[in-house]
Amino acid sequence: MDDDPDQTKLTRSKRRWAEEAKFLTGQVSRPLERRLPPGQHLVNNWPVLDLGRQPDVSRERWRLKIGGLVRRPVTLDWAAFMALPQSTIRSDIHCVTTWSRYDNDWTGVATRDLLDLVEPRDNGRFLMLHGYDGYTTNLPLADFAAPGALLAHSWQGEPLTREHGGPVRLVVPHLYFWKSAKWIAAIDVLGADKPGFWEAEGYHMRGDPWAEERYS
Ligand SMILES: Nc1nc2c(c(=O)[nH]1)N[C@H]1C(S)=C(S)[C@@H](COP(=O)(O)O)O[C@H]1N2
Ligand SMILES: [Mo]
Repeated sequence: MDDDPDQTKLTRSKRRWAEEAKFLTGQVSRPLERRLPPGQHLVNNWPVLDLGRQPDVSRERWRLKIGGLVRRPVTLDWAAFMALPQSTIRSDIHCVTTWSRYDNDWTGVATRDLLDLVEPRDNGRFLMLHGYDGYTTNLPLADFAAPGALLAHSWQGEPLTREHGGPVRLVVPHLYFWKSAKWIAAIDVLGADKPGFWEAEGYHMRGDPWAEERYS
């Protein structure tokens, strides 16, 4: 059969077809399967970004106040926060300054579980997040509630360090990392969107890394 000229021709054309297909799928499917958003590069370290101060908030002193357009406003202390259902979620970080970091294992309270507790009103559509350092950032309630978003107290199984926002920070992995408020102190549910700290300086109101929503 190996000597059959038709068979050899068939094998050769099959191989060429396979190579063309590989080339084609490479071209066509890469954007769909792509893990690194456009304009980003991968890092293995974990850069620290802040406003020049890293508040020293102990677990004993830490409180999270959730209010605004909710049926049940709450102030959680550490014990109340840890009594909520705990989730561990792996996700990638994408910072607007162009670095991305893969495979971060966050442990904490899923934002959906937190929203079940406070019950946002129908007119509550946006959030303003407040950090102990005075930082603020805004995002739609729908993005905060997305699967994968959580208020994290641990990273790779260890307590979140002070420089990275411990005792508790937000993680919203499908938006640029500036939306993930460190040293989180308060969450306000609002009826209308308004800019937080960086958004008032020209950063995008939403910040989707796949759409490169870096600046408005
Ligand atoms: N409270 C607070 N949260 C913050 C910031 C900040 O300055 N203060 N910086 C934001 C920005 S711009 C980024 S990129 C990430 C950085 O988080 P990291 O230092 O853990 O990498 O935190 C975000 N959350
Ligand atoms: Mo950032």
